[in-house]
Amino acid sequence: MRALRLREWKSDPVLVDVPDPEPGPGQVVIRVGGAGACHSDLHLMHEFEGGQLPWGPPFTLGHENAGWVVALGDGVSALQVGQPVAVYGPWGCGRCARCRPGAENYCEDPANAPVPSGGGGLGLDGGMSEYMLVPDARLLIPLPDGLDPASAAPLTDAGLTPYHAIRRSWAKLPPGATAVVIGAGGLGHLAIQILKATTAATVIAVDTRTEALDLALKNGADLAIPSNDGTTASIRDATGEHGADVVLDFVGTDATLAMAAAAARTLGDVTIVGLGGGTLPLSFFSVPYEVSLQTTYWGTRPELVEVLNLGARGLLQPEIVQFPLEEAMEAYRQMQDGKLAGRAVIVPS
Ligand code: FEH
Ligand code: ZN
Ligand code: ZN
Repeated sequence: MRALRLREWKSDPVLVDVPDPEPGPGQVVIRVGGAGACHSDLHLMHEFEGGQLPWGPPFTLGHENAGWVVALGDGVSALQVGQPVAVYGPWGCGRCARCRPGAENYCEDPANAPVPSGGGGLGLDGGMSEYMLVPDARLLIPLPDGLDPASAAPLTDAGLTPYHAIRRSWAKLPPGATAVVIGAGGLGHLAIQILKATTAATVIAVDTRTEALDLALKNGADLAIPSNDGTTASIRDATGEHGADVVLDFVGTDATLAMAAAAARTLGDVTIVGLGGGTLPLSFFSVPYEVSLQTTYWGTRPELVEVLNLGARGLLQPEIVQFPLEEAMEAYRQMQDGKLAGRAVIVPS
């Protein structure tokens, strides 16, 4: 089969022929129906170098995947050949105190995971190929009726990551509250939909790009504000000078982190999701009183079930641009140039 493989750090991936995977005991092979192209893949291609992560190339890209079961390893009885499934992406050990309730994104025993801290498309072979080997049936969630694999794929990361970040802040988003989404791209446009579907908060989107602000309004944002020197003042203005109860930063640069802290309300949450590499000085007066500041990484398996439920009911609809496997690099180019409105999904077959 053909596979888009990252062969070494700081290189473009290449489309090559590799053997079809065979499932070992407890494993499952799926035919890939969709593999989302994530902004993190650009970091993998251009920024990381040996030793920075506990895993590395070569591996097939694609860490947000869905498809159909094609082969079951010995002992797998919970799935059937032909069944449509989504792949839960962060592959932990499956046995530690975090993994048992499904928070494999925060596995505490990564040495016993298939690969430390990674997953398919992150050190192990991912979904940018015709077939994908999933090392344990527990990592596959049957798709609910109404959801096809190409639409489900982005939900496993671009949907699950903001869902997790928003869900942990639900208590701070009662009616009357305000949530700010910084960066209305692949994750941000779904964050807006999730906020709208699961809270009664007013949603303000912030982005530098006019098209992203248009996308935000189309996806239900109440207000879309260009990112510039006046953004924080506009947010304060829109919130009766209080600031935002929850600020979700899907960019994570120095500039957006400073904006997030300045826009937050006392007792609010500032959550850093984007890998922009920025830093935020923290001191007694640098953020409003009792603002909680956190990073989040991906989401849990039970949360993925909830995200797929929202997707199947039409409450979460990723804006998708489909590309065949041969044009995957074009998808990444458009993403790099900021020309993609929504999420690129590679459909290999
Ligand atoms: C991938 C690799 C490293 C950090 C974060 C990510 C996310 O895209 C996973 O959702
Ligand atoms: Zn990702
Ligand atoms: Zn674990």
